[in-house]
Amino acid sequence: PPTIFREDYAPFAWLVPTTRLEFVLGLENTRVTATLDVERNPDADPSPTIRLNGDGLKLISLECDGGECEGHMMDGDDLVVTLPGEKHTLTIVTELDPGANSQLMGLYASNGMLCTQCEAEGFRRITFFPDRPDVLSTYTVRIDAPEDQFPILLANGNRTGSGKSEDRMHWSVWHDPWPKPSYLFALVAGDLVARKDSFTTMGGKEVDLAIWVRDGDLQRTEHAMESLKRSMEWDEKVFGREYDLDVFNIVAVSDFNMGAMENKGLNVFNTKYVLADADTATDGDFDAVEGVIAHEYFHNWSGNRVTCRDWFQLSLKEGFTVLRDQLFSQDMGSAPVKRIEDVRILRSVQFPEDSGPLAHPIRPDSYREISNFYTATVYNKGAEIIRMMRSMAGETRFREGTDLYFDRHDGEAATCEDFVKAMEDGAGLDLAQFRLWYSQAGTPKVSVTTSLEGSTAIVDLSQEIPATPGQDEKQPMPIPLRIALFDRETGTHRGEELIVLDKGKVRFTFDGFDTEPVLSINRGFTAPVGIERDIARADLAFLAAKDDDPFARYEALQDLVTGHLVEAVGGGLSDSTRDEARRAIADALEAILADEALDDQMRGELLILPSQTYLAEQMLVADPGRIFEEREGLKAWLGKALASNFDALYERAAAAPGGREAEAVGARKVKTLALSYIAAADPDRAETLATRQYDAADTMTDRQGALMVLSGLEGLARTDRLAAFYERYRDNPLALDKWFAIQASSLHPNVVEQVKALAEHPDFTLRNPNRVRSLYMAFAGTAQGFHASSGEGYRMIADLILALDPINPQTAARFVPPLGRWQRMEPNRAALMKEQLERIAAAPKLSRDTYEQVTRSLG
Ligand code: B3K
Ligand code: ZN
Repeated sequence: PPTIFREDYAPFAWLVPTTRLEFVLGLENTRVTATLDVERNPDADPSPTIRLNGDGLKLISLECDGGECEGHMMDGDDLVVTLPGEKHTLTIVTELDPGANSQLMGLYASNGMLCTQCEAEGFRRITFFPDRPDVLSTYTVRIDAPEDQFPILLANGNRTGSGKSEDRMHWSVWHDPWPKPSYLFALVAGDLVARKDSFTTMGGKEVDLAIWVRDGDLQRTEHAMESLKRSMEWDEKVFGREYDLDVFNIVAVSDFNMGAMENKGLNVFNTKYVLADADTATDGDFDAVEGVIAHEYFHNWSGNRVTCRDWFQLSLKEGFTVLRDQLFSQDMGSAPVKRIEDVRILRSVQFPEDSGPLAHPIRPDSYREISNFYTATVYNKGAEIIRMMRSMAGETRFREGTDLYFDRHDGEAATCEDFVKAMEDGAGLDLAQFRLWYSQAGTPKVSVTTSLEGSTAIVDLSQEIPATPGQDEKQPMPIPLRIALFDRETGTHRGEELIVLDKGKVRFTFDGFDTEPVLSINRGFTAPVGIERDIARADLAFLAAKDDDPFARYEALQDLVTGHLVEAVGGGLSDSTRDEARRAIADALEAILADEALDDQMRGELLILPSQTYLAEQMLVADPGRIFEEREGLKAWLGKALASNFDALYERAAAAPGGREAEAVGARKVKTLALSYIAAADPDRAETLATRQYDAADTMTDRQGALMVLSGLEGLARTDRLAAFYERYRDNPLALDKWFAIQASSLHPNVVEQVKALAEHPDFTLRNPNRVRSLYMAFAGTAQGFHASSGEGYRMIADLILALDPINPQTAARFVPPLGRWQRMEPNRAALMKEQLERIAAAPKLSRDTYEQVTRSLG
């Protein structure tokens, strides 16, 4: 498959001002008639032909201006039509079999309904069209369908007509007044019911809101609707963005490759991010629903009103929209806890990506399959980069920058450069050097040392950006770091400052210190970098106890634990040194358990040990088995050393009142965390507590927490409660996904065998991405399963990729990155992982998706 380069961008030779689509729907046979008004693009090089992209399409007929075309030919899957004049009308008829569409791109069937997914290049699976984001068109869509099978018919925009026709058919027509690229097209037909509500915008416009689900799920949509209304209000208040259609529809679909899709006026969602009630969704699920509803809604401006010129600009809409949803969630709940969660995701998913064979800048330079670039780098690092601009400009000027951006580019297909320019002009920043963040991959490493000369505190900073594929040499980037200098005696500082490290090495000096202060750096995680600080354990403990920036406090504790675990995994620690380090960690945790100024949600964050992947990331070559041993060993040791503290915490939390209030959520969080420490130290006691918790649970959070602990233990309670969970939820797919995931990610020593057995379970299927991910993504995160030293775990993931690739290449390719980490593993595992990648690469007919990921991973 060819490689596409960013540099090769050229505007399309034709404009398509209007598009009319007529669908006659059937599960096995759908007929699409597309009528395109096309005219020459005065801003592009002229062309005698128009290229209409297709992907596996069956062409039934083609007309130009109501008659035969002057000429046309197929070029691969594309249709190339000769057009002699300035303006033409093309009429194209295609026929589809949505029931056979297992890729879930284009028009497909899910649970008896029909729906579409077009981003990035799915529209070309529906009809021949210039399927690129810089071709904006005004769409009118007519849908005809059997009424009993598809009573509800939806498309983008406003409904302008509907009626009944012969043979129990009915129809409706939808018109979207906002010109859009084809990737934002959507259609849904099915037997659906809606939760309806309305929202009055700041301009006084009344918008009808509806969330469409299958009968029986309606009572689980309240949280999604409340989240939507809060999102609409927040975007008006914080970004000045008002909604622009009379209706906003959301549809929940159970077979979906991603989280959700921001189609104009008709968002299509994975059920996982719509449906939530206490019995089936955890507190984390509730937050995820709120965040994804907001994210897709915010795309209405950052993505739809201003879209992307080409797919290399993906971070323009995704990075910015992730930042917007993060800020929203920060405002809806605890800001510091949300910040910590976001950094945790960045570090455990994006940092490994940035240091591996798949590393790419947030604005990539080339791709073979764009679906492979919907990554944590484009999304989460992209958000961090815009967040840095916000930190440097301050909130008010940042808003002036975004206002200018929306104003300048409304109705356009823009570039990342356009965004940066608007920030420079609107927010008054000089971003000349900052643009490097868009073009250079790799996580910068910042080294810091501090000293005192006379009464001057000195902070020496240097940066290094590791080489990444295709980028050996890097230039220093501006790295904004919020810092504070603490007085050891008083435990206070004299104010924060934002310093910018913009060269390889910079020295910062601060006058007026009698004693050397303790440096708190990258407070709030202002920059997405790794910090290597030369700091005494006692100073980390000091910051863990005293820092008034919650993130920095968390960070100090993480550093304390990470420092010890990295050292311990390296080997050669004497028992006494190990004990000393563990003691220091236990003291810090004890203080956190006792600190009454902390709320439980924050306390919970502070109790979570750095993840296996984050720890592996700190080592040049990792031995997952050793990391697992040391990490679990520490957990068990802490569980013993602080047994009475964890008991007390557990009891207090278990007695807390229920509900969805922050306090209740916090109590549930620390309860399960306490239980996991108890389980590491005293499995029998944990079994008793977890069994009791499971039996008394009145929320999914408690039930899942208990079952997670039980599933890692041996014994009857485990088998019984797993069976009980299955019986309770056998008809609820999302809850059943949890049943698979809990077992696949368990600490049980036989997880490999268990996952093999679960793959044979009658409820397992490769056709549903949620189910596949619940079993195998969970498994791919386990040290004792995926990284089993036998190589069995690697083989299982490779088998999965090979089996799934012909069915759903997009989802199959997502399982390659875990294997792609081979170069950073100890030699035995590295060889086993590479062997599996080579086995996949040798398969005769790989999709473009999997082929690209595997070849890049082999390097
Ligand atoms: N824009 C969609 C992503 C669709 C990706 C399809 N391969 C969801 C989102 O980021 O909001
Ligand atoms: Zn998005």
